[in-house]
Amino acid sequence: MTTNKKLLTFIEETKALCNPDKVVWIDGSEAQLNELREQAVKEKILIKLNQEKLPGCYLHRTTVNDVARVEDRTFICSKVKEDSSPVNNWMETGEAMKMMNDLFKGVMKGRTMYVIPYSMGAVGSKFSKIGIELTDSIYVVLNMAIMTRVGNKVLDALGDGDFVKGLHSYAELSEEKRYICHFPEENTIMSINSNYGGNVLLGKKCFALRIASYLGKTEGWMAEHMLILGIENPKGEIKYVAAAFPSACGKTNLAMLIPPEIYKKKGYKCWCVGDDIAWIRVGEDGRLWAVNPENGFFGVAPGTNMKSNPNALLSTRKNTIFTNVVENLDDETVWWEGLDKNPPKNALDWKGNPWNGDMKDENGKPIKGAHPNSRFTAPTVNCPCLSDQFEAPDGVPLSAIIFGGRRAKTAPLVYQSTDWNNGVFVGSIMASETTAAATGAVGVVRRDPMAMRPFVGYNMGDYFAHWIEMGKKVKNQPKIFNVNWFRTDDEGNFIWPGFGDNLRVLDWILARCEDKVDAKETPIGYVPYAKDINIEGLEGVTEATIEDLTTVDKETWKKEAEGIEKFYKELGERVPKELYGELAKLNAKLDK
Ligand code: TSX
Ligand code: MN
Repeated sequence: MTTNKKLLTFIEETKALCNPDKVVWIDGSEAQLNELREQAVKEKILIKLNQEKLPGCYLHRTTVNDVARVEDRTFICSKVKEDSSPVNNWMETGEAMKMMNDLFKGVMKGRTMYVIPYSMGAVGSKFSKIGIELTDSIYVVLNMAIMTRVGNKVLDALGDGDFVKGLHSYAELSEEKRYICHFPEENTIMSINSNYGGNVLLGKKCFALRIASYLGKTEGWMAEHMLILGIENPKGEIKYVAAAFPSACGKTNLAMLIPPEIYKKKGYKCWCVGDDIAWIRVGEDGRLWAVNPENGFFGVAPGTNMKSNPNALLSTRKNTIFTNVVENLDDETVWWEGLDKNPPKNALDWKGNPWNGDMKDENGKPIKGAHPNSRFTAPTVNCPCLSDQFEAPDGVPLSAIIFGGRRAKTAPLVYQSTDWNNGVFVGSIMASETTAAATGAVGVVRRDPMAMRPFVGYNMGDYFAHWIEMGKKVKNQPKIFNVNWFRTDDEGNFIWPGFGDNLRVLDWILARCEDKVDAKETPIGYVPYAKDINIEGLEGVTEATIEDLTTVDKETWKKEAEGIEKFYKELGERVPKELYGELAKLNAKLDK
């Protein structure tokens, strides 16, 4: 199989620690994966769905206490506390190792330990990185086989090289003993007592963001929480943008955007390279080049429909694993809130209880059938708008980097930073206001720099400094923008139509990148002249609407600047002086 000494030692040590009954190597063959699917169905881990309507599709229900990432039980471990971030949990490396080793003792007795060799990025590309996940969960194996490239081809590419060690056991699924520990300095991840995606598919958030961000800092590249989108103009030229948004801003929707009719008619097309993670490097041409290291979409199901995101929905019609959605017992298909207006009459909810669309709780509120964080795990190859550059070993060149958030009043529809460092500042002050669905507290601002708050593998101030350093290495810098699709009027209605019409904003962004359009200076950066946003074919949107959407209110921003300073202080000593400089410049412009 392999002669890689580090790998063989890792497996021997883990066998001795976890005491599995047997060890199975995942070779990546369809035959082996099929056997595992059959076994999972027999063991009631998976439910086989209607193979005519949804070929290769399965449903999984997690235990009810294990439905989301657990940020309060997720740790960045390092020798020195300051090398982690004040906004994340820290444990000392030795102490955490000891705790985890105690928890893993004998935990796989009576179970099989699967060895998953996986590649983040196309196998063999020099930008790709390899991980080995050892797990006792078939669900993890089958999800990893969608989300990453797995099997013997990865072992071949690994040779005697280095890899990220990952150890996972669902153990007893105990909430009290649930820990997701990262050891960036040891290239290691340990996860126990969960079987939910973000906690256990170690290639994704754990490796491709937390460990990789640390590797990027050390090796001079960047691991970012960004979608990558290609925009093709009528001449057939394709420009690429990468965009970071906090959760609940529709990142997957933007990644699979469908142009509005008038753009389609002119010949515009959009291509999805990635919906969640971008690994970004400086190319020989001095531009930034980005790859999506994943091989699948782990998307939120509720709200996904033929209007909001047809490409995502179509991606889930074959070879997909659904988690915690509604099971329609009449035809063995799946359903979730916001799929369509016809909930099944004879169904099981995400907990496996009898359910139909008409059920109400004691307060008269409809009882949800799917969990709000229910998911689909779908192969990228299923996506109708997947970019032909998806597997390109060098990635795609970035024209623009876009940050964004959900702000009712503060941020305009779009603005451009004045230069790279100002752009880093714009990313560092990213924030979203909570919606009613999330916590009950509406309109509370949560700072989420570069959408990386839960995902930086080291000190946030050092992470900002790394962004500034990268700027110096990039001769042909992408321009940096901020967007906000969520401004509301005085009645609380969204002003901007959003969704496909966001292409009208991306169009302006690309025009700015090519120096084809002027812009208006404001204290926070450049905003469009209203006439320069194409509103052709939009009902109810006029130049005055764009004018309104692009106003920058000084008083609102003065308060914002106070919040930013407070947040920087919270992040501690290592926030770079360049960013305090940008804050000072902003304050000066606001006072003028
Ligand atoms: O994903 C969204 N995007 C990006 C799309 C490419 N959503 C959904 C957010 C939750 C995941 C949006 N919601 C967007 C958006 O641009 N904008 C809005 C707000 C909005 C909601 C509904 C309407 C308009 C704006 N209009 C009607 O429902 C008719
Ligand atoms: Mn994400």
